Amino acid sequence: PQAAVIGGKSFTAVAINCAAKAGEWIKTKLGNYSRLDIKYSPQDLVTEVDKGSEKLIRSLILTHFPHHSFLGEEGVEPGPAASAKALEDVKDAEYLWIVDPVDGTTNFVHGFPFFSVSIALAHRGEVIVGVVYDPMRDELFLAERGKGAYVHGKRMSVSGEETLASSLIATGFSADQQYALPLNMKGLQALAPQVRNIRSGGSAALHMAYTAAGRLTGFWEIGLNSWDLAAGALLIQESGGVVTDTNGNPYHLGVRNVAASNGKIHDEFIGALKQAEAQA
Ligand code: 2AM
Ligand code: CA
Ligand code: CA
Ligand code: CA
Repeated sequence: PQAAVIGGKSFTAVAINCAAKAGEWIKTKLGNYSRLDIKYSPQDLVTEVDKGSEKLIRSLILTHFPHHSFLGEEGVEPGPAASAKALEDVKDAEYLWIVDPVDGTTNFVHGFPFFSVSIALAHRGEVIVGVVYDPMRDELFLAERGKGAYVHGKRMSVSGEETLASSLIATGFSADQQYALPLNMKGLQALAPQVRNIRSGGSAALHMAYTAAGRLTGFWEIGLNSWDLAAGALLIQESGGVVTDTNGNPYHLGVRNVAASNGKIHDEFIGALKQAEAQA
């Protein structure tokens, strides 16, 4: 998998091309799209732009690599059970593309300019290429396994903070008000007094990319899916950071509760999250 080229077509080039094309198109639709659907709950939105972006990315990828598998958010029924099943069906594929066509749909709908396109390629369950593209800032974050991570063509590395007290930490507030949101609120209550400050931008993939770039010290969120995290996880690993679940177990495609950081604060970070979860 290290040689990311088959028949002269580079996996990475296709990933970049898809993210850039989809991102440019999404940007033209900001404040200018027609259909808004509620997907699962009034907090869980989907637009024609999510669907159009996924269609564009899927057809480009399958044109180049017709034998590859594809997992995209909009091809999966809403809800955690269906997402887990969809991942289980394809996770061991030789080559699997994992795509979030718009990460930050709520922001997109409200005109809050913080959303992204996330595209990852996994080889037998291991992410080997990750691209997160922010069309509003024209920032493309790219990682290839074993080759580092880049933004604007410059090598990224995670931040240097050594303690929670000096950390800028992001989180996200799930649409799942039964399980994920209450658990997240416990984490927030525990962490907020211990860190320099908390941010919540509304795109998990961009929070991961920002952690890779050293703009955030770390990020945690409860109840995410493979397409929110796959590309960002490789960005962070290739930038010298650490990605685990909120119990500290190593990242894999099935992780839903994520904790990612510069590595230096990771033990302290996980400790605080575990303590929060234990306190009923
Ligand atoms: P989305 O915009 O692609 O749906 C914000 O907290 C993060 O949670 C975003 O990355 C968002 O991705 C994701 N998200 C939104 N609704 C969700 C849901 N119902 N279940 C799981 N993740 C969700
Ligand atoms: Ca969504
Ligand atoms: Ca998402
Ligand atoms: Ca999405």
